[in-house]
Amino acid sequence: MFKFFTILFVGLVLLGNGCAKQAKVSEPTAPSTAINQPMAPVEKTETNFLPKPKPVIPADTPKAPTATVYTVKVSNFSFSPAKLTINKGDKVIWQHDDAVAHTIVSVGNFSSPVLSRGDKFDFVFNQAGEFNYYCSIHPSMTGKIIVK
Ligand SMILES: [Cu+2]
Repeated sequence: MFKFFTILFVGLVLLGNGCAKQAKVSEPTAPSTAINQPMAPVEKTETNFLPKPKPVIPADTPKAPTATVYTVKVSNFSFSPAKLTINKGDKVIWQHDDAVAHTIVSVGNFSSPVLSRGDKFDFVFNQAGEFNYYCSIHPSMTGKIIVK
């Protein structure tokens, strides 16, 4: 009985090494010294049968469309650019840079407080359309935002 198990064990060891060699030969990147290595115990060669870990590729997660931020300069009694075309969801920041105070008013849509140099006012346009605005202190100052 003991003999039988011994033969079985030797057979398994030989089988294991045979497969291990095959696996190594099929690997073109394996160093040539690997083939010349002395017969390794079965426990060690078993790692050769493990599937190689696949590189983790991050799934393509759909990104929300990124909103663009536009800046309109308020200086020299004018808005620059006076006419701006943007997409729905974009944000416009009016950057006040003038010696005189101004406001940004679009009747029924938005209205800034009185701004002085260094102040900012922003509005996110979530509706398509044309938005005319002006300075309530100097009504000749006008601008337009076109939202597509
Ligand atoms: Cu003004």
